[in-house]
Amino acid sequence: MDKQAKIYVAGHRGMVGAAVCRALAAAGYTNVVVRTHKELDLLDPAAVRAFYAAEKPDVAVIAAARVGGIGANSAANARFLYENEMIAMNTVWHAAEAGVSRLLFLGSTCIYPRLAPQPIPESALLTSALEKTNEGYALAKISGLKLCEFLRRERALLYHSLMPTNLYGPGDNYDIQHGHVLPTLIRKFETAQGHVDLWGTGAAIREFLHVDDLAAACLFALGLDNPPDVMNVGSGEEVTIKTLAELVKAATGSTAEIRWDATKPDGTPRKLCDTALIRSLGWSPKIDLKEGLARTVQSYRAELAAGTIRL
Ligand code: GFB
Repeated sequence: MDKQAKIYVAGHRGMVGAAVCRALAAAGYTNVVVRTHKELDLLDPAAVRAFYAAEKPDVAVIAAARVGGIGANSAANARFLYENEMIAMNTVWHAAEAGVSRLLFLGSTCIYPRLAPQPIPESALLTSALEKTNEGYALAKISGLKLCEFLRRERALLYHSLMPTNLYGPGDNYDIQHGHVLPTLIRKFETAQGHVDLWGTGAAIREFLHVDDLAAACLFALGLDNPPDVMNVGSGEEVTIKTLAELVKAATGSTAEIRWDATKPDGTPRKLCDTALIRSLGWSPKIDLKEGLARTVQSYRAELAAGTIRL
C-alpha cells in the first residue's frame, strides 16, 4: 500500500479500529481519515454517501460495528442484525459508489456454522446452521463479506475481508453484562470480594487473539496484490473457559473462589479457526495468551486510573 494513500478507518474509537490506527501510524501512514459517531452516523446512508463523496479515500478499513459478548448478543439479536447490516451495507456499498478502489471488511469467526469442522476453514461458510446466541450479528457480517465479494467480481474493486477469532487488548469493553468473556473476567477478578460468578459450565472452548496481532494482519492483508476474498485470523491457541478463568485469576493475582452459573449459556461449544491460508501467505501471530493477558491486565489498570476505561 502506498504510504501516501488516504485511508479511512471506520470505527477508530473501538478496540479494533484504534489498534489499526496505531499500526498504520507505526508503519508511517500519515493520511488517515476518521469520524466520530457524532460526526458521521454509519446507520444513515445519505450521510455515509456524502462523506465518501467529499473525502474520496483511496482505501477503507471497516472496523465499525456494534459488538458485544454472549449476553449482549443473545439479548438483542434484532439490534445486532439491524445495526451491523446497515453499517456494512452503507460503508461498503457507498465506498464502491464513490470509487474507493480498495476496502478491507472486518467480520468475526462467529459467521461460521455452530457445528463447523474444527479448526474451521474458510470453506465452512454457509454449510449449516448458525449459533443462535449471535445469529443476528453473524448474518450481518455474512452480508458484508458477500457484498465485498460481489463488488470485487462485478466492478473489479479490490474488496476483501478478514474474519478474526475472539479478540482482546487495550481499549476493550469491560461492561460486565455486555462485554466479551476475557475483559469481563479481568474486571470480575480485579473487583472480586471473596468469589466471582462466571457464566455457563466453563466447558466451552475459545481461541483468543491480541488485537495488535489482528492490526498487523490487517496491514499484511492490505499489502497483498491479490488477497483471498475471506481469510481467517487466529492465534491457534485455544483454551476452555475454565482454563481461561484460572489464567486470568493468576494474571490479576486474585485469590477469589470461582463459581459457575450453569443457567447462563455456553454458546458455541468450540471455535478454533483454521489459519493455514493467511499463514501460507506469510502472516503469523506474535503475542501469546500469557503475554497478552499480562499486557491487558496492565492496560485495564492504566485505563481505569486514567478514567478512559469503557465500562
Ligand atoms: O466472549 P463471550 O461473551 O462470547 O463468551 P462468544 C465466551 C464464553 O465465555 C461463553 C463464557 O461460553 C460464556 O458462557 N463466560 C463465562 C462468560 N463467564 C463469562 C462472563 O462473565 N462473561 C461473558 N461474556 N462470558 C461472541 C459472540 O461469542 O463472540 C459475538 O456473541 C462475537 O457475536 C464474539 O462473535 C467474538 O465467544 O460465545
